[in-house]
Amino acid sequence: MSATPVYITIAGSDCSAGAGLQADLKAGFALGCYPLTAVTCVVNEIPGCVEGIVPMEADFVAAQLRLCLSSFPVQAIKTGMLYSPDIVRAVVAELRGFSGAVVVDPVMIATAGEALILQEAIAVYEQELIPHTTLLTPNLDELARLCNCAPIHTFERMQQHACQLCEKYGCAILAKGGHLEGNICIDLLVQPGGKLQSWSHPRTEGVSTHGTGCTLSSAITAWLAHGLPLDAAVEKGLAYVANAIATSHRLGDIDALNHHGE
Ligand code: PXL
Repeated sequence: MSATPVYITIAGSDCSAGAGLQADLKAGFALGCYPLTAVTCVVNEIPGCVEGIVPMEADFVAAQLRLCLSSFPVQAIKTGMLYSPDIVRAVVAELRGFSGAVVVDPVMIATAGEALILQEAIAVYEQELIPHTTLLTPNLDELARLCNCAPIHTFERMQQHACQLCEKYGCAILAKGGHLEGNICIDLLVQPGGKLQSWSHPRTEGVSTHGTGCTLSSAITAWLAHGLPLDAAVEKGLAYVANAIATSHRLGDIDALNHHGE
């Protein structure tokens, strides 16, 4: 029997377990990998309501990463919520010398609009982390922020800006068009050299999709850890998330939970 692929997720903890490292663990185990974790912060939240964020010391994030990298045969690494400039820098320092795939989900804003990153960390992503990245997975807000442009609502502008980022950083971009105009969601993969591929599906209404970004980047990382080429890993990652949404279950009335205490 071949060995179980190992990857590391560098991410925050979501106590409601829909996003963050809890989502990463679920996707990683479901797809036959062993996901290790380097915890960056603990987020006290439920879908739609972030009550508090406690970051780890950057040196301790680096220490977790160093110990995992020196103790296990790590095939791939995924980053999620990194939060502060110091944590981004500490991660970059530990990534030097790692030769596997690095998937960066540039987590910036929670679904309800709360910041999951300190603004000063964005420049460190741009200058230090993205140049080490194999695949960057921005949603439309993150793509607009990284391109310093107006909000993006159309497929044409999403493609234009994804191509621009791919050229600027020399890494593949998976632009997630879950919130484009109309009822169709289109995800676009742009690879260095100019190869473009897209996948589309109708928008699913009425489902709490908290954590889909984390789940997708983790599922793609899992398939890369299995040894699949990038486009196949993206395609299978998207299929995994589509199935997770189609078979999702409600745990309670989140809208009511969001108004607790009012
Ligand atoms: O979905 C983005 C995200 C990533 N990481 C953590 C989160 C969230 C969203 O709330 O809590 C830890």
